[in-house]
Amino acid sequence: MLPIVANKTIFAMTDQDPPNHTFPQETPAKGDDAGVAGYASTQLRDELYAEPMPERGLFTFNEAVASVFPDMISRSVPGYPTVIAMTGVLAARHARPNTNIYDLGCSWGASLLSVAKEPACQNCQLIGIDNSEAMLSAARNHLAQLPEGKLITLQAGDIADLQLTNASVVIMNYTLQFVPIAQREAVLGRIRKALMPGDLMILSEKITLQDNELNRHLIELHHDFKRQQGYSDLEIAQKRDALENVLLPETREAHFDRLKRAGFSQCDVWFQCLNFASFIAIA
Ligand code: GEK
Repeated sequence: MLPIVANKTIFAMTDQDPPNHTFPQETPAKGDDAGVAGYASTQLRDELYAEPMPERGLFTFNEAVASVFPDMISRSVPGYPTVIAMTGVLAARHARPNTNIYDLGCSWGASLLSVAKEPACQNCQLIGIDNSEAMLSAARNHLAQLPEGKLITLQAGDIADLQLTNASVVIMNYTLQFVPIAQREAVLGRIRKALMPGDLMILSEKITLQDNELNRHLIELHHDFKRQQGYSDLEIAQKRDALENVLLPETREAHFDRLKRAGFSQCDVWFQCLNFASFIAIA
């Protein structure tokens, strides 16, 4: 017998039985009319991997991805709405007036919209940086429709060669994972140099676990999560192939060690849902 789930029609779209567990509804982000992470519920549905693909193509942040991005990330990253909503709360405790709050790999600007709602952050410059023109263009359209959008400045730039200055908070939600591993320490080192002691970095990443069996277990649970969000097995498999060697997850221990080497004095995980973790690091 099927379990009772909030939206039974979801399973009509998948090609295998639903998992025998039901993931909880994610908490909506702040704002009366906010849907998941503040995105309107009318966003385009991600069906980019729904049809069989003759050739395996590498995943890139092109126009097609940018156009469905809110739906894609909300249905792919367990805990995403909570991380986005809490990003503003965490930032507010560390924001210093007249400093910069950077969001590196800002996509549609969800993290900075969360920050912009916090009075403690409104005397700061909110700067979103991304290296995908398609993503920045989608972000500009999105932010133009929201009152907090005018508090946010968007810039084109590659995380690998950024000059950051006068920061009190740096956010990097689900983006370091796309930077080649050999470059990650230098990126974190530059972020640390832009911060003063006591300032904050929020780093969210897909992670792997040291224990192979547990790691496999969490990967399977993540796939169950995606099935429950309406992705078919074909979509899950084709997306996984496209992301291979593009999204490179590491263990939480690897992140801790690198954050320490980059000069952060303290770090820990403040949130984890399955194999997606969010770290705080104090400069
Ligand atoms: C969110 N933080 O909604 N330099 C700059 N941007 C980059 C680079 C780079 N080297 N590599 C990737 N990006 C967002 C979600 S998505 C995560 C972040 C995901 C950008 C890329 O263009 C994309 O917009 C973003 O980082 C990653 O919380 O799609 O899984």
